[in-house]
Amino acid sequence: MSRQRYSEGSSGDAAASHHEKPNRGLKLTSERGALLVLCALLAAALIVIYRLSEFTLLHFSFVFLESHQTFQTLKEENEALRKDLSDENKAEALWERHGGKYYYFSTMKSSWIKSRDECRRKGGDLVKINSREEQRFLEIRVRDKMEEDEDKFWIGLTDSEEQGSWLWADGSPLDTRFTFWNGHEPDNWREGNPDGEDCVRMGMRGGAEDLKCWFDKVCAVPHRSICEKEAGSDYPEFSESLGGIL
Ligand SMILES: [Ca+2]
Ligand SMILES: [Ca+2]
Repeated sequence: MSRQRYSEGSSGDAAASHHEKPNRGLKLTSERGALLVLCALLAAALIVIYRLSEFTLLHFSFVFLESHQTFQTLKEENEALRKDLSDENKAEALWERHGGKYYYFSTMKSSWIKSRDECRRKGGDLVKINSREEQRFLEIRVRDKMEEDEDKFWIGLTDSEEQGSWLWADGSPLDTRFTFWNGHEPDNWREGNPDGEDCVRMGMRGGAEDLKCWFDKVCAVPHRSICEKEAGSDYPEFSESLGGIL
């Protein structure tokens, strides 16, 4: 009985063993398959992560470059602005304030009309003298700056439109209460120039008696000049009445 059972048991185990072999092979194949799928998924994940990191790196590179360029642009704009302000301050520092006006005494010499153009380019015009006090201030300043007798300064007075009819650069007539002609001036001296003298220069190196230091002179002669502008007004309106005459 027991032998039979043993025999049955043995034959049963054999049968089980016989059936297990293909199952194990199948199991191994499934595991390998799963492993391959896992590896493939892992590889795909790694590729995705790599691409994402590549994209992120590229994106940040662009952002960095863009930020850097913006910073550089702002830096350059800031430097240009600082330079403009610095140049403006330097130019403003050359103007002398007196009695609510600014005055600029040029160092370069040029004709009356070119001197006027330069004054207008600076936001003013050749000086208009309309008080004794203003003449006194200018006479002293010019005297200090003169190194030679002929080292005089153009002012904004001319009779180029009509001989003997003296007008300021803004078109207003000369107020006879405030004239400071020297000696026999204006004499419209024609020697060497048949057109006479139509522009006015001022200054006497040793100082002028009773402030009288105005001289009419040929407009083309190069001289230094005095520009004037309103304090606080960089771009005053100017008269076109004398434009293109000289
Ligand atoms: Ca004249
Ligand atoms: Ca003269």
